[in-house]
Amino acid sequence: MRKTQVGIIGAGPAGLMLAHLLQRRGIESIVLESRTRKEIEGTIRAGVLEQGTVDLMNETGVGDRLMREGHFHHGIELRFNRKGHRINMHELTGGKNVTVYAQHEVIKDLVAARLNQGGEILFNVGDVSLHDVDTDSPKIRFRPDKDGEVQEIECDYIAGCDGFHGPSRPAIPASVRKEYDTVLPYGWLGILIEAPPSAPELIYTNHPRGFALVSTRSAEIQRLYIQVDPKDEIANWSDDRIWTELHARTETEDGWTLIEGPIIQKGIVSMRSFVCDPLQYGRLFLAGDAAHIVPPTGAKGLNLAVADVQVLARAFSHVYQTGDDTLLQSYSSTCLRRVWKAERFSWYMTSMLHRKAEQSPFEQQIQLAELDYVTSSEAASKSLAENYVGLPMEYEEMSGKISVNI
Ligand code: RFL
Ligand code: PHB
Repeated sequence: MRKTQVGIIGAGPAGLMLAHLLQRRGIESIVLESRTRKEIEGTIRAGVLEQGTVDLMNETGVGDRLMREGHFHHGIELRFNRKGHRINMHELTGGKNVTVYAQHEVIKDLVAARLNQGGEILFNVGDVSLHDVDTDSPKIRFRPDKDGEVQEIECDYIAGCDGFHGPSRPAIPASVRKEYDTVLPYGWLGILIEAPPSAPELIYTNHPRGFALVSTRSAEIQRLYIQVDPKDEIANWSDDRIWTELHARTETEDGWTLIEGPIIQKGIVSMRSFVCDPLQYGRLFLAGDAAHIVPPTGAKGLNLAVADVQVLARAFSHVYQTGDDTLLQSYSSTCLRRVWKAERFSWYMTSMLHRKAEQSPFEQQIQLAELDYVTSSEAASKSLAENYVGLPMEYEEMSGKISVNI
């Protein structure tokens, strides 16, 4: 039977960043991933990195390409009543940026770093299951290449970084975990297009026909979203229909227009807010989407995943260096404070910007008043800005102010 210190299930941002941080601290891990390298490096998801995520990538030696190819914006635009209102994040937060760099590029950088350092990622594994997580020697069973003989890895600890549908969260007995779950009545239809950017910064639009978001990936590729019914099917959306909606929702009274281009990818995602409490059970620790989900309007999911594993890596490091597991025991409570604030912010941005199918005129006026307030009051803009660029990490909450370096 193979052994490792930390068995990591899932090679998303949470699992790969955790493996990277542990490797830097001399802690051995094995990452198990059910998809192929090509699949994980090609899946289009998040686009916005918080300042803390960018800083961590730079401080730990995986930020070179990000600094060369990322886009560093100083603000975002909130658009409503056919007018744009800029929130200057840089000024309001004392110099922090909104960084646009695609999630699959982060994945490529972390996979390359891991493999260059001789670390192990087992791609394309099947039938992953967790055993004895409440004992001192938890185990992961899996089939290499989906259908090989079942193998077992004995671990000191298991990190469940396998996203919302993975097997880790259900390995915490239902009687122990409380799940907070809200399915939102909104979907996002997202497209990638070949065109130059239509604007220098991201545009979040509240429109009577529904929310729209103008984002970017590079000088040649743009990312655009429109709010749709979450049960709608992509087959109902011809390219023409998508462009008609995008133009109608983003146009301004001063004649701003969206630049069109060939649509190279399209799809619909549904939205939920979800938190599992606690994030740990015995020697199993959940991180990222395995533990919590936010609607994408606040651009928080990937960043929360990275924040979780920063806390977890410090806690593992402390226990291996000193034998003291205080930080590990407070992992869940440390992370949940930040998680709930990100849930609150993502819910707030989503409610402010989306139109409900049955929205009353009163609710519409309240939404517009909120947008007017947040774009005209410095206190309100500052609150939005500090949440959007990312709240600080709260390591000091990890009991007794024990100091552990990155
Ligand atoms: P992931 O990325 O889902 O990775 C989990 C990995 O685990 C693997 N896995 C398994 N492996 C082995 N055995 C099993 N049985 C397994 N089951 C699953 C999966 O194949 C996968 O590789 O979770 P992680 O690491 O926690 O990362 C979370 C982020 O991916 C997610 O929160 C973000 O994409 C959310 N998100 C955004 N986050 C941001 O911070 N900024 C954004 O701008 C942003 N925009 C978005 C988003 C998510 C979106 N979608 C598609 C939901 C925009 C969209 C449209
Ligand atoms: C993206 O570019 O994919 C993106 C940007 C901002 C969000 C969500 C997604 O809030």
